[in-house]
Amino acid sequence: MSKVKTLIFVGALAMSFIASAANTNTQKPKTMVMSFEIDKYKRDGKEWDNIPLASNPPPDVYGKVTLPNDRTEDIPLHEDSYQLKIVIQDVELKVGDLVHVELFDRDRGRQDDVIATGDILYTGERETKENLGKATVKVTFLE
Ligand SMILES: [Ca+2]
Ligand SMILES: [Ca+2]
Repeated sequence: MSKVKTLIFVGALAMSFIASAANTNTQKPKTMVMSFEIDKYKRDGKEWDNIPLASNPPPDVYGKVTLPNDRTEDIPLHEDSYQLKIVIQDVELKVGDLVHVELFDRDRGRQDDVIATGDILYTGERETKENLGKATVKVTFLE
């Protein structure tokens, strides 16, 4: 190899190294599985639906997940359930991003109770578990 060719070769190698190093920060889209486990009792120590004979105690859960770039995904209503799981496809997150969660218990004849609202920090880990309000949220990322 001539001197010029060698220089170009080394230069190209350095460039590709820099490009791959920069790439570790931007990750491939993932599938995000969110499992919610809701506490049996709400803040006041009562069951979510506590009208004797007229209601089923477990909450009637619905809500919303907000991802970066204002992407929102609805959590459809799950009646009378302490547990639910949703799957969100093609999620692009970088370390430090926040996933905002809002969960409510639908009620008839009165204002819906807030079960949990808050943020989950994306740390790059495959799995995170967080207590948010009156729920435990487990997030798993699949390639
Ligand atoms: Ca209920
Ligand atoms: Ca309810």
